[in-house]
Amino acid sequence: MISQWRLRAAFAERLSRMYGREVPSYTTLVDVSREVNEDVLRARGADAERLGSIGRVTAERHGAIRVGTPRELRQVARVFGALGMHPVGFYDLREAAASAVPVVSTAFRPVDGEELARNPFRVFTSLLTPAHPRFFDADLRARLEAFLAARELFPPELLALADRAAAERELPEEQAERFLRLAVAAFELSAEPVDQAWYETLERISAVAADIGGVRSTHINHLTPRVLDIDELHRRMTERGIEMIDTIQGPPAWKGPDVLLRQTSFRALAEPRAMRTPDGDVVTGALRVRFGEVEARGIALTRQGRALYDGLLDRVAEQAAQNPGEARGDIARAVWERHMPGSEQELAAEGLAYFTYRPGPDRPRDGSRPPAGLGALVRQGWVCAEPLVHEDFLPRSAAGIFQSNLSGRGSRDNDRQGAVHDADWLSGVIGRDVLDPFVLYERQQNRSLEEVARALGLTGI
Ligand code: OOG
Ligand code: NI
Repeated sequence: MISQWRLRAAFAERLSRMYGREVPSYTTLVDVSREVNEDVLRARGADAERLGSIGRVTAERHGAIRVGTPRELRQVARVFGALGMHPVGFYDLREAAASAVPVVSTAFRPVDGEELARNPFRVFTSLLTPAHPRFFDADLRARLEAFLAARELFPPELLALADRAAAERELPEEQAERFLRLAVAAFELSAEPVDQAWYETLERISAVAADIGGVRSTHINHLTPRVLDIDELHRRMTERGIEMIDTIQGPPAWKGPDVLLRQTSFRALAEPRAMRTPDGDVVTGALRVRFGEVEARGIALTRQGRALYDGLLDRVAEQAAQNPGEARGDIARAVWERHMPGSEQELAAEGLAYFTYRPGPDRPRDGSRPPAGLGALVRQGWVCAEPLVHEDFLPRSAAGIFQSNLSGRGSRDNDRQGAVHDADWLSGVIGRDVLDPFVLYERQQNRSLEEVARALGLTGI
């Protein structure tokens, strides 16, 4: 029998091999990430593994896919459900920053600590929202919906195997092999010719809409390795002649603890694709849809920590607008040094980040009583705090990633109006609860506190 987490690890690995064949610069990105990680491990020792073992980090990937209809999204949920991945978080990219796109998204990922430690594979999944009249007029919307209704992204055999794996949390070896083959194939770039006129009709309105609804299959549009020093990675990729976007999204490089998520990418490459012209001829065209991205993960922030983070981003944007000559990275670093706590202890004490706690290995054993309050327990060595890694995404970075990789031809990708969609709405669409990441982190933190209290003989912490 192949257990669910082994299926997930095998799927991530095979997807990575497939994507490496399809997008060679991805392989370079993975190689350079591995080199950087090895160097960081050598230089920092055990400290390098504070936010995940090197085994986890080396295998760690996130992918991204985009689908067209609620029905397709429900099928995606079944495929990922087989791998122990559940929808977490709601991202409304129609509203994020200045670069809105007509999708709403969630991420499928494992939710409990042990599963994440085994293999944290996650997939950022976006659903096209064609209901907005200013994106699509009634006629085009009807054509788009008919096109989407007629395609099949996932063969019935794959879905049946997925349901079995989800129910039994494992699959017999032969079925596991079949499931993995079909699942990887479902996310490969299809060789079927693209209907050029249809693709271009959608592309005039939105490059994302064309990528989703202009073809008869879905595809993984990037696969992202995790790196322990993203600034170094950016330098080394640039040295190798791969043109990265010039920014690293998210928090700045600074001397304090890494929080949340820092990401950077290289632009989508023009890939040859078979196109069917209006005359019925098949020609070789090119589409720019798939790109490379890399990320560094930091400590998960609480709601309060996140509010501080968002406030600092606004402050950086304001100061950058006032001082156009100054490098944004320098402005950001200065803002952070003033306002962001510079140590894990302070983040914990101010309730800004999530930790799990365990009894301190060197706690007093002379019969003395532990002090009251978490702060004192940590300071006096009764309890140790281990940071929880941010397992999710960031809406502004996600919107930036989308935008930096659009061809720029869509005229309506900046339209911000639309119907109200939220996590409840998306839960209804998927038919399963879209989980709140803050609740998941908090639950993990609270569970560890209960265990510590029990171990130290306290009634509560
Ligand atoms: C997804 C963009 C979001 C991230 O890392 O923030 C994302 C997409 O381009 O479909 O993957
Ligand atoms: Ni990504």
